[in-house]
Amino acid sequence: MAFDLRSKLRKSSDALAGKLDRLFRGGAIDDEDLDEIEDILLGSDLGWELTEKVIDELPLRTRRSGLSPKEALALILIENSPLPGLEKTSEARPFVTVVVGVNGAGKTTTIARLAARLQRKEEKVLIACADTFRAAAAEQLEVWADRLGTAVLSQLPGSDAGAVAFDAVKRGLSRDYDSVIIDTAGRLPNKKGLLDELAKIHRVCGRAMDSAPHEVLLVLDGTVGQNARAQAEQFMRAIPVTGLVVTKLDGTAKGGSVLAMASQLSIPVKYIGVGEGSEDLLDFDLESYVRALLGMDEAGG
Ligand SMILES: Nc1nc2c(ncn2[C@@H]2O[C@H](COP(=O)(O)OP(=O)(O)OP(=O)(O)O)[C@@H](O)[C@H]2O)c(=O)[nH]1
Ligand SMILES: [Mg+2]
Repeated sequence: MAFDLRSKLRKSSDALAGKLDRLFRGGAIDDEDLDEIEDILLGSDLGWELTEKVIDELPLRTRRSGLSPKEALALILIENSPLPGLEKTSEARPFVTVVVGVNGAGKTTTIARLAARLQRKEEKVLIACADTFRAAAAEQLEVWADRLGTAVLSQLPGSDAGAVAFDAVKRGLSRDYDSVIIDTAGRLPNKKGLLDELAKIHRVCGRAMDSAPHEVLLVLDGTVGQNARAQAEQFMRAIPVTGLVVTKLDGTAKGGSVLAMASQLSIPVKYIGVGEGSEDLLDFDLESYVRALLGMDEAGG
């Protein structure tokens, strides 16, 4: 992961590491410390389950292993998070990705950055705008695509989102694209009609190409933290989500929520957004993330 991850996550790291360092300086961990650790971890939005694991295991771990409390804490967090596999789940060509999430979560920005990365790997990328509610959505994608030199497919507002997805996958097949990325309209998952539309987009991708889509990314706004859990679960009932993207982690002290969400939803985090720049979408690496969050160096520390 990028060398400056710690500085990108400064808000979370300051809140978490700063307080823990002060506490751990005292040496052995007593019950009072554990109460405080609990507050600190919950404050970082790490969630009850992971926090309880830490509180249960930390004293014994540090006593038995001779690890520093922070090293032991890092290990517990890493061991209790689902393994984040970045490997492509399929060698299919085109590799079809559908990107979903609530309004403003960062879907379009994420897609632009993903497309840029794929292009750097010499992939031929088609971006499709299945946000057929807003005229501005297609324009926003077109601006990005223009800048990147990527192909983009969109329809007039009011047309059928499923039809756009179908056309995109078909075009991906017939024109030999490596990747097709489908942007969808932001939606609150309490609107059944809108969730049905996602299920339909998923279905028509499969009709256009047997194995598609190969990836469904759910984009979550990191500043919302764990409160997004219920929303995420609603999305997951409508469409089989295969990976999480957590954005805006530069703007929040709730960085712990990334770990909480991944373990509660049992879905790996694939990418994180740590800024508005084109380089600020990172592959998620669990160990680097935990270490950055705790203000530790990459190796040891
Ligand atoms: N600071 C910061 N801002 C981000 C990040 N990712 C996205 N944003 C900003 O969030 C805002 C919304 O991003 P979009 O990509 O348009 O969100 P969207 O999910 O496509 O929104 P809708 O299509 O309206 O549902 C933009 O101003 C982005 O620049 C991030 O990692 N960090
Ligand atoms: Mg968008």
